[in-house]
Amino acid sequence: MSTIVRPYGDTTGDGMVQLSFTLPIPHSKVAEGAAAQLANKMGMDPALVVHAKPMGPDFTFFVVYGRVHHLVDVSKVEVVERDYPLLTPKEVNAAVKRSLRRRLVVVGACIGTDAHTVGIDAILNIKGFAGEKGLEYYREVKVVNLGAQVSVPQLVERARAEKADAVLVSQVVTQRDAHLLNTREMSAAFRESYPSDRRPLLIVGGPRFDESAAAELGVDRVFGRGTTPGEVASYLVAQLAPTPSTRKAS
Ligand code: B12
Repeated sequence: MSTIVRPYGDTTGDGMVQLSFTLPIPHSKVAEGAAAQLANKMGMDPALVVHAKPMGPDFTFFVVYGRVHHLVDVSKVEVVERDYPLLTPKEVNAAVKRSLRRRLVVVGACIGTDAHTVGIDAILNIKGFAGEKGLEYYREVKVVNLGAQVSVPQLVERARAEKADAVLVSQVVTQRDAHLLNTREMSAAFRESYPSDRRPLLIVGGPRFDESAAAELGVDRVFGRGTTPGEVASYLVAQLAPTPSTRKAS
């Protein structure tokens, strides 16, 4: 099977894609022409403006449908694959008990001004996400969920007080790269206040992170859209409580 693919709209391989964006101009024929010009410059030809909606008096939202001529080579795509086994809650509990002989402590928060707690709650709260229970359900995991708008100093202080094995931070708002700046500030603060061999595992998650950016952000792992609690619990075990059967694949 070929590893070269093109997008598909009406017939296989026709290259049709849909793009949406907002321009800072009032809605008019000229605004629609400007949207088509932008799409042309991005390589869409033909580019059809299929939707234009005024967003207040000064902005217009567009959807443009058109053909691109680019090819994608699937064999050259690089992604972060899960490199540890996926465990059941029972297996996680058994591994923690056997390896640590105490509960694994997790401190979680949304840092900065971010008040989007649904994501971190999906991972931590007992009710969980996508049919999986959150980490609070795991008997051998102690969860301290600090909620929203936690400052970095508060997070470090609580992590120390709880003797956290792992710190889980959520960042949903990406305006002005807040998620990247806050994450770098957080990882730098942990590095500063812990000796390198004592620092808790640092995990950041949110829908708009690049999962391959962990090193650049100074964290151990980045989790993106659609992460489930079981994936996080399994990662924690692979890193912090490995047993022969749960060790991270090399
Ligand atoms: C609900 C919501 C709110 C609620 C939040 C309530 C709450 N308690 O969380 C309220 C109404 C408060 C809100 C406010 C705002 N919001 Co809002 N909000 C949303 C909305 C609709 C859904 C977010 C959500 O709950 N997703 C569901 C969860 C389950 O998904 P998730 O967060 O991606 O989490 C998953 C993964 O990412 C991952 N994950 C996330 N965190 C972590 C952490 C770890 C450690 C791990 C392992 C995994 C992980 O696991 C989760 C499960 O898979 C989104 C739009 C959208 N459809 O996404 C906008 C959105 C996020 N909001 C947005 C904005 C702009 C705002 C406001 C600034 C609006 C305003 N002008 O006031 C304010 C900001 C408030 C603040 N100080 O943060 C923008 C952000 C744009 C940007 N570029 O950053 C969005 C994208 C809407 C939009 N298209 O404009 N919002």
